Amino acid sequence: KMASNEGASLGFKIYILLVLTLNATGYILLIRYTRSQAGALYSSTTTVVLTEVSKLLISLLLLVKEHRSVLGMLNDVWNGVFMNPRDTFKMCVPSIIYAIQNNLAFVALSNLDAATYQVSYQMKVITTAMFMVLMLNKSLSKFQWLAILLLFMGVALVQVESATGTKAGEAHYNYPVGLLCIVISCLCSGFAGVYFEKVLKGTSTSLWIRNVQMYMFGIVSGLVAVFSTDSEVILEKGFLHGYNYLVWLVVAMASIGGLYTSVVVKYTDNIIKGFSTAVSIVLAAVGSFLIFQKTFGLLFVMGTGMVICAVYLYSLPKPPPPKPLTQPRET
Ligand code: NCC
Repeated sequence: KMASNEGASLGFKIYILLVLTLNATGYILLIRYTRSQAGALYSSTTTVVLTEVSKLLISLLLLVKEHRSVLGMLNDVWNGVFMNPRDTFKMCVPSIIYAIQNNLAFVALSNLDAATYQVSYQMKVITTAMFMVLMLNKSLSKFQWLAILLLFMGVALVQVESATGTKAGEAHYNYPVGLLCIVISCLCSGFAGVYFEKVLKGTSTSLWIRNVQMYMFGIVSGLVAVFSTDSEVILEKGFLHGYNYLVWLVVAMASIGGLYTSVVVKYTDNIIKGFSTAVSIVLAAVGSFLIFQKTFGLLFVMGTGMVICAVYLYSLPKPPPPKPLTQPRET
């Protein structure tokens, strides 16, 4: 068994969380932008596949770097992936769930605006906590549950106020469809994230071998999505129809975001990841209020206060767990 978050300094943790969050915000805006442009649209299922391919290649490169030789990498992959099929097949489950989630993001962002998406998506902190308790046997204190609820409500309040007036009633929005996609995505993110964390921290297989295993299945799952939804248009116009440099940027940001997600989960955990994305939304809103010299409304101040309380409450030390029933034998 491996220790979970060995040897990472606080500075390093803050750095990876920061990159993750900044990248995720840019990613969401960029998807929204590329999906709302006029002209021939690209097939979003293909970007999901290309992302998995690029993450696989980067993981292999990192293994080359780690072993300082291509042969070392091949040896590691051969033993860790192909000679270890039972272990490898564990990654089938999260790869399928992530393929669904990554495709749904495009459907959701084709049907609603980026701000609504980002706030509703914070529900994933709640689904993640649920799966954490169910699958990792972690327990959360009452204060921590309260913190998670407060966090969600706080982000929502801040966003309600900063988003009012910025949305024109756009005709092609379909909120019910968008919100349904978000609910399913939150369940997927929570489940797959916790599953990945459990497998990663419960076995000795290294992070990059785990990623290689998952991205290999991810390519297959992604291709199933391509051919089940976009096969006609692709046969007619080609795999990369409608691609421009912004679509390639979507692929690049999705790859960076995915790889950083895996590193963040290794060194922290899924709930901390959720808190950091939520807090950044509020910081971004506060920043834009300050820069554009808007006045703070009551909802905004309340929301910000709730988020601050949430972070504080979540970080309070837990009361010690009850004593185990089995007493050490004394004879
Ligand atoms: O939703 P979220 O993450 O939990 O999605 C996790 C993303 O990371 C990829 N992944 C996961 C584990 C692993 N070992 N390798 C991976 O590549 C999955 O394929 C999945 O894409 C978040 O916490 O908010 C976060 O959100 C995503 C993204 O914004 C949303 O899913 C959009 O709907 C971020 N992804 C990107 O910025 C590209 C992620 O960094 C953080």
